Amino acid sequence: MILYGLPVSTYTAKVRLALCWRGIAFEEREPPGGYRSLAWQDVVPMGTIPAIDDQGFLLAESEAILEYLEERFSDRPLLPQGPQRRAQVRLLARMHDLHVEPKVRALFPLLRQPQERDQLPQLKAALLEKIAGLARTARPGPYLAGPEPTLADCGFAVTLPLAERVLNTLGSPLKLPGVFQPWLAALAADRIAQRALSSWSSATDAWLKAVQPQ
Ligand SMILES: N[C@@H](CCC(=O)N[C@@H](CS)C(=O)NCC(=O)O)C(=O)O
Repeated sequence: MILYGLPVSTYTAKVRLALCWRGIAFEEREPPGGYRSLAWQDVVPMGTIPAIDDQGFLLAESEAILEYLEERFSDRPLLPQGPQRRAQVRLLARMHDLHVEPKVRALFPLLRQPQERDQLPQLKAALLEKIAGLARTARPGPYLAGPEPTLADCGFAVTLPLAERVLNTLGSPLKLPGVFQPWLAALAADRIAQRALSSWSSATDAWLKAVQPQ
């Protein structure tokens, strides 16, 4: 199994975490030519990372990858049993991709362009609204959908710490709702998660340092 991605990429970290939680051996490579290159678009038409190569089968889009891994390695599930519990996990995973992560990404331009920082209160409020929606939907126990990690945790384990770091850098710290505290503690104590996210964590710190205007 090859994982194509970059250390600083949120969605690469999401898939890396799923691979590590499942105990799947993989090799990590940067996309040939860079992820915005024409060479990479020949491989992944949308030009995004991550993608995986499983013995010649190439697949992009993190959620499609996670669902593929679920079927391919069915002995190590990250979806619970029962249609309703599985649907709840998928709902949370889509809340990550469609609602919460885009509001974190919307903060990125403010890092580089101080003149845009008057938009911070509005952008932060929009993010907080989505996080409040997540808090009302998730049932941390301590993972977002119960006692074990699921597909729902893979994106949020990257994006919520990223939101905290970005807002810290912007001088407006994020206070996550209390319902997430047991989840954050479980992740901090989860050695697989910590190992899986360590390259993302240091690349993100370096990126946040580098994008600060001089
Ligand atoms: N929906 C995609 C999103 C992936 C994504 O946005 N990846 C970023 C890096 S974290 C990227 O490739 N951005 C470049 C672009 O969109 O052109 C997925 O889940 O894989």
